[in-house]
Amino acid sequence: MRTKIVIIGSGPAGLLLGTLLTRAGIDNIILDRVSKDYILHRVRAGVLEEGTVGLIDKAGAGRRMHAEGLAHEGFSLAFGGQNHRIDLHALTGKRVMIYGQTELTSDLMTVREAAGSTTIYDTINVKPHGFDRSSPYVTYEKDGTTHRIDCDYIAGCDGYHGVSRKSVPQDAIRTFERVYPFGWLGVLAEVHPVRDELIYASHERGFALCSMRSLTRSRYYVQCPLDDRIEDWSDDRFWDELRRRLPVEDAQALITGPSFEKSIAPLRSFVAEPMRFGRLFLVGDAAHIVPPTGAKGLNLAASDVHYLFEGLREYYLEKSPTGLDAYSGKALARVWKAVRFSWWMTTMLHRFPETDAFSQRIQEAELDYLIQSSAASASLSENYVGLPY
Ligand code: FAS
Ligand code: PHB
Repeated sequence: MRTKIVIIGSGPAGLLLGTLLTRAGIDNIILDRVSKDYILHRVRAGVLEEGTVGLIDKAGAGRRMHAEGLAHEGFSLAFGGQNHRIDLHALTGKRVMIYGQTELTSDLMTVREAAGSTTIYDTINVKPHGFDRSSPYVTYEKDGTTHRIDCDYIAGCDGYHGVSRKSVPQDAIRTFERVYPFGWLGVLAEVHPVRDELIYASHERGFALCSMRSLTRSRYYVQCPLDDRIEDWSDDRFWDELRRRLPVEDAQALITGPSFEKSIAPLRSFVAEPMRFGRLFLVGDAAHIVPPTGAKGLNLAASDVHYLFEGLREYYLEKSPTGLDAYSGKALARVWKAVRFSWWMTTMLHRFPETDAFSQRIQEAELDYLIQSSAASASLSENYVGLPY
């Protein structure tokens, strides 16, 4: 087989890139090691920046997002028993879209299938080859046969645990990492959200987040110790703990019900530099991971896709390599600002096991300054809605 671009990974990064390439008439094949159904049941992100919404529209996959997504103009910071609203729209003129990653993934898959593009699921032992030369190719096994796809470029959209980054010679890549000493326990329940906007709560018992997927489906998180297991958390225990971390008015208003999804995610900050190795590009979680506190993970995958797609479009349609040569530098400049913001939000809102009295006072001063200073809340807001591409 031969195509222009082989995309490893059918998550948001791979699907968004593949769909944009197909619409630009640039042939591509997506490979994924799991099934389509498995991907559609992975509950993850929920907040989309306007840049991400624009890319989804450009990919022709925005109809349901605009029909069912919720446009939010602000969120609340809860601490000291009070809610403090951050008015994103007043401070930036922008909004964020609440629309689940699984819905977005499904919409992109639908558009891709309608265009007749090739996505091969349940592949085994996918391997990128020859990306340091001018004739790269990818091999994979399926149904007991080894296949080879020759291509011009490979896009490693295969997430943190993928094969792409691991295929790069160790002396050609540098990584940066911060692992946080806690995780997030998340639940999904078919109950009305406690408020019509998100609540980020900082409490002596730990962080909590009240989010949603629709007006009838809520997504809640509580910070938990890294060694906690799902079995340690009954629904009753979860709801009780969430109530304890919210202001009284929200704790009393909280509508609870049986959870139909429960998972614990570890938190880390991770960046790999550079994001290009000859004819292999790293995209999205394959290149970087952020703690979900700033709602940046999925949105960073989207901005990487924007830079890479524009570079590939320029290469094939305008015969210019300029965009591809600039990809890694441009993407990393935006990645590091989002990594900083996500680290800052996480440090400000969570309880660290070794927090001393001084650190506690600094956290309180940070939060107090945020709601007292329009400059401080404007800075938070412009990062939360997404810095320009
Ligand atoms: P993904 O990891 O989504 O997709 C990678 C794809 O590559 C997968 O389908 C995988 O099967 C495939 N793959 C991996 N190895 C392969 C191989 N060797 N061969 C073939 N295919 C391979 N972000 C937020 O903004 N907010 C959140 O609340 C949030 N919560 C999260 C919770 C969890 C548990 C996790 C893990 C992430 C969360 N994220 C969140 C971040 C998440 O949304 C990612 O940023 C987003 O999925 C990135 O998309 P991709 O880069 O496409 O990577
Ligand atoms: C979510 O709805 O899953 C969500 C929202 C905001 C975040 C993280 C996760 O910062």
